[in-house]
Amino acid sequence: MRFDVITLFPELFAPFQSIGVTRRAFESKAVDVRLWQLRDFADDAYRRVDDRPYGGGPGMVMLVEPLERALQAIHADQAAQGGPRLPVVMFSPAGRPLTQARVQALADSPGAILLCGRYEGVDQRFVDAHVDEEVSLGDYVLSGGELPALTLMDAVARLRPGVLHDAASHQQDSFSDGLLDCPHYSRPEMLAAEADGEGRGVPAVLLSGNHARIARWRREQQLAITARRRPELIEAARARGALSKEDECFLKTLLL
Ligand code: 4FV
Repeated sequence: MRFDVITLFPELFAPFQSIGVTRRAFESKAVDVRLWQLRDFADDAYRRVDDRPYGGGPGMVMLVEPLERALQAIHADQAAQGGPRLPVVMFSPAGRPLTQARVQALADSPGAILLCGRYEGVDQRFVDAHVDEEVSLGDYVLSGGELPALTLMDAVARLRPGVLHDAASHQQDSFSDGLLDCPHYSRPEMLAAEADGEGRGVPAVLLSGNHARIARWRREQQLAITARRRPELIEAARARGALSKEDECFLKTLLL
């Protein structure tokens, strides 16, 4: 799959492609990233990509023409590579909240063109004519779309085949089944006692070697944490039939 990123700060992406889990995705081209410097598509001596808003008001607005020239160049490059024309995704607080389901759908797709806005935003005529989807990371205002683009690419890259050492690890992720994740423990089995004298151990079931009991305990932990912190996710799981009779019996035992 391929991401074409339109940005004024391509340097923000380099470190991301050289560290951690996602590094493997980029080096193996499981995710092929092309960075496009928007200023290269300005046509004046000042390489202007923004200007004052009509109607007055603070800040600047990104201009249509440099963006359209960038999009034409990207479409031409995609066609030259024999690839499909990819949808344009723009990041803004007005977008649809990003979810794991949307990330999974993108990971199973040929890719997207990621438009990283800056300033007050993008001229609406470009959005109306060329943006296929607006995505929001959350109800707050960032200084640019680069961090949302990095976030999306990270979430997608780790779902690509061969990127995570153990594919099972993302199947057990939060939201992979629409529930929050269970707690995790590792060495030492018993932590030194704190001031109040209690040593901090590990839930015995996890040391039992009984994989069925361990799986059940983890599922119940997921249900309990999700019911306490994100009850709407329980409703959503129930609505799509993802809760077993056992799950429902356990949920009834929770004094919420
Ligand atoms: C944002 C968000 C966000 C708004 C104007 C960039 C900024 C500037 N994007 N989720 N929240 N974008 O605040 O996605 O262009």
